[in-house]
Amino acid sequence: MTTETKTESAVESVKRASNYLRGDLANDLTNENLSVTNDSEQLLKFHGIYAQDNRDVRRERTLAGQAVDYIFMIRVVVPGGRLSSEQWLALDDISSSIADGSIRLTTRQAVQFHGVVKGDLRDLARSLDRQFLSSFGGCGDVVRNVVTCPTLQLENGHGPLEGIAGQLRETFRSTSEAHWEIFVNGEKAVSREQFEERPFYGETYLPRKFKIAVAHPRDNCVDVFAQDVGLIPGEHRDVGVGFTLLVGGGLGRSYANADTFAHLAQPLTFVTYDETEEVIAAIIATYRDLGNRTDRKRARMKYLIADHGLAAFQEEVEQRLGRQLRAPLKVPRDFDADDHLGWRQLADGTWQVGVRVGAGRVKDVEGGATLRSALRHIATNHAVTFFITPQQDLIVSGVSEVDRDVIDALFQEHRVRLDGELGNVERHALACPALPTCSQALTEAERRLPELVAGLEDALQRRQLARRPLQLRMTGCPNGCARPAIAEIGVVGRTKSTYDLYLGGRTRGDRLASLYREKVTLEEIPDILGPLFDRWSAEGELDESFGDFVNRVGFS
Ligand code: SRM
Ligand code: SF4
Repeated sequence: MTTETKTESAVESVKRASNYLRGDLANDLTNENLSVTNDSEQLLKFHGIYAQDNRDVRRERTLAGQAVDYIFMIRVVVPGGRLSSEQWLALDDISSSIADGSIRLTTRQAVQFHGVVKGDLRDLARSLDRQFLSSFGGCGDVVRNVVTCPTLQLENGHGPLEGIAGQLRETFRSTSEAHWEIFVNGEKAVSREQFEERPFYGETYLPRKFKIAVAHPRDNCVDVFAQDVGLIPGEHRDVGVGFTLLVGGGLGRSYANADTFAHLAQPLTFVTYDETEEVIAAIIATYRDLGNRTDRKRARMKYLIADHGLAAFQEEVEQRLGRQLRAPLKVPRDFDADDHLGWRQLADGTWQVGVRVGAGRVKDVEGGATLRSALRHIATNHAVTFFITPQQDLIVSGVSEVDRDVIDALFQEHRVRLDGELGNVERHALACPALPTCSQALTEAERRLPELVAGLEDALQRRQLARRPLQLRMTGCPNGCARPAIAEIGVVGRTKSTYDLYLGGRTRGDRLASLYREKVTLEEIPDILGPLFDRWSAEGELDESFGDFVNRVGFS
């Protein structure tokens, strides 16, 4: 496999010159400016921080000759989405004292804070550090938050898989003293280990972000086919338990570059538990060495594999590994996605309850549900563990039998609706943050999700289809942060007020949706889908999902 030599992208030069992610950050964070330089913006991403501005007031401020309203987003790494009560309380404190009053759960089981001002970034980092948490590596060209099905961690009998997200995070964490020097004041931080710069990443790190997820053997809630590396637990006749390892998934596209596309990960090999890290290391090294460092729009590993073929990629991995890879197993048949909502009893007799959060935004709504307060109360008074799900929801686990009623009553008091009270579109709907914080957003997503959900639920109700689950995912641009490219209905921002409509994915997550209509308004969508809902009702097979139905009959 050869790569063309072209001029490296500007971000590569910034990384190389940064002395392992230091650059001029120390000065830039303490000067009087409300913003940071362009180079610092790039480096901050590796520290889990995005420079943003409040786009709701951008225009009026610009017209008034004022600077934009600079704010920062901080993404906290939470391997497998697991948090203790103490950690939850610390995040809750940060949300009210430093951020915009909300805790945003992400589609990769992490936590984001929005609306933070520059002068508070260090306080925030120190507060996280006191709880053994960090934003370091939340963004940037490194291995991102490792996603794991909560059930692997909650259900007894998964042995080493219960802690696999944390273990992979440790192994593939980029280790730079810079984060602690700059953000935690160089003091010996409680969560800090003794480490040196990890030669593995080198001074230019990876060409782009790198995503890993571990599915449950029967539950693909993590969307394992959307990952750079996906792991599906299984048992091999000859070598015993391990994973079918998939490579080359990724869902982002760009309207400006027709040569970008969403792609599903493909099976590469089967690895035993013991082999997993060294094989992933060889895959990452292949990507590090051969990935595109000239054009960031085509720098994800999926393009390396698509351009050169899986066989050539495999050869490169084998060369770095020093041995051949064994063939993968087939993807399991009884593989679907659980939303983890509602009450369930665990093997130790305690209970878990999965709560729908709504686009991941944990907050108190004036005159409405006060979810943040309810969760704060639970974290203060009950010894529970929290799990963020890859569907932006939250599981409270370890609830004793006697506390079940107490927690049910608490949710009722705070107007938090549990699974039985949710509509069937609402229950499965995801949306990215989009406006007003995301710099890439072309349209609204999270803020207008409730309106679209209501429109679709109404359309289903009118056809006596309200009991049928329907998976909706909405994003403000084709980067695809809520994974619309594999949804039954994907609504993707196209222009300021229009969306492209994709149909035909499924909850199993192993099929790309196809473009159905371009440039439609949100208001039009329920009516556009009406005739397809009619056909689904009349011609759909028993329990055939909408995604499977439209995929079978086509879009006529
Ligand atoms: Fe994402 C960029 C939010 C999951 C593909 N994503 C962004 C940024 C940072 C915008 C930016 O670059 O300035 C968004 C921050 C908005 C804000 O105001 O908070 C953002 N992405 C999110 C989150 C918060 C969406 C959510 O609703 O939860 C998710 C955070 C995940 C995490 O905890 O690490 C999030 N992003 C995803 C996913 C889904 C996944 O990983 O399972 C994808 C599609 C899968 C993939 O990577 O292919 C995704 N985000 C992107 C891309 C397109 C990358 C590409 O290959 O082209 C971008 C743009 C970029 O990287 O330049 C992006
Ligand atoms: Fe922003 Fe686009 Fe991701 Fe939505 S999909 S958060 S608009 S980058």
